[in-house]
Amino acid sequence: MKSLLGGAVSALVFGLAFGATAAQAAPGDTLREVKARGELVCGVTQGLDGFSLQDSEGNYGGLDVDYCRAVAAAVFGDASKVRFRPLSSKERFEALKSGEVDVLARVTTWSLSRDTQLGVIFAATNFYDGQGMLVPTSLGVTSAAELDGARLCTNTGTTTELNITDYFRSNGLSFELIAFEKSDEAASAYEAGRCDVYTSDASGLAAKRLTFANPSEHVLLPEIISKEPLAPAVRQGDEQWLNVARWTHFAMLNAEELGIASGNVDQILEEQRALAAGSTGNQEIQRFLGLGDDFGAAFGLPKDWAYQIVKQVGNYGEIYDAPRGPGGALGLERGLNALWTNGGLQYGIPVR
Ligand SMILES: N[C@@H](CCC(=O)N[C@@H](CS)C(=O)NCC(=O)O)C(=O)O
Repeated sequence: MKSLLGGAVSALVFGLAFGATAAQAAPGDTLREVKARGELVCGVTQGLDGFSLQDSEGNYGGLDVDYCRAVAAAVFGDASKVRFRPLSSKERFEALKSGEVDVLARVTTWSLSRDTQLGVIFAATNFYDGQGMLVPTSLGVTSAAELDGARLCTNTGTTTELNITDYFRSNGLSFELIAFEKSDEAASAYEAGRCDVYTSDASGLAAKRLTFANPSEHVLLPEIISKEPLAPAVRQGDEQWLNVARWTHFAMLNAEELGIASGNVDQILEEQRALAAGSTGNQEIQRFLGLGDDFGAAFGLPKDWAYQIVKQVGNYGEIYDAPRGPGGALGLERGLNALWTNGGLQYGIPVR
């Protein structure tokens, strides 16, 4: 009895001292593996304009894609060292958990159950969204209150199906839910008239609507029924990698706040380098660009990690408004995704 207890105590002490069980990745494992492999593997959608879409030549574009490139720029100093792995909503978390992808950047909503029950953890919200409902104009409906008995097309394994169920139940409306694994199938079924409503993140509806034969024959209802903070996620148990994922987003926000963009970063760097030699100049910008203390080494990155992100990929505003970003491809206003200084929610945590 005594020795059994002793064993338990020493196991507890061992566990506390090393801070992890055998099943968890040791801090630093992911970054080491990514560096050894020579490329980042990023889980993205199977095709959603504004976020992750391949053109006819196979080149990827979109907000999530550019975020992945920014992580590669921070790690390798080379934004091209990333491979994209298309994933359905249903398979995405298992792909991250099993190590098939290093980061999941796939219009994925950050929620309590996902943060605590799946072995994954969210890094930062790269797009604040909400769930909407698209209906054919021919239905003559102007509000969700008129949707009693509606057939609803959506995707399996999403917050979308949970929210729409909540919404119809809360409002005492009956409904029939028709869920598909692929969002293309859900959108096509809706377009073919199998459903009265297509529901998803409002940004996703804007993207899908553009693929319809007659986009003007479909209208977004005024009700936004949920909060969908879309966020990149990593595996639990590797805080170093979590920081790489998190600070990549914050670096792009800080760059925009500081007026640093891909087109002017070299000029600003040279100006500040000259000023730094005389112990003057903008201290915040100098820290950000790696002209002062080294802020990269403590989480395994080169000193110029933030410079590389901005130089090779851009600041947050640039990737938002890029030709395949939510602003460029879908014409979405910044709205909640404006910087906090412009009344939005995007706020760069200080580099210091
Ligand atoms: N944000 C929601 C929904 C994400 C989602 O799966 N959206 C669909 C519909 S817009 C999508 O990604 N479509 C592209 C694809 O399936 O590849 C979630 O995390 O559950």
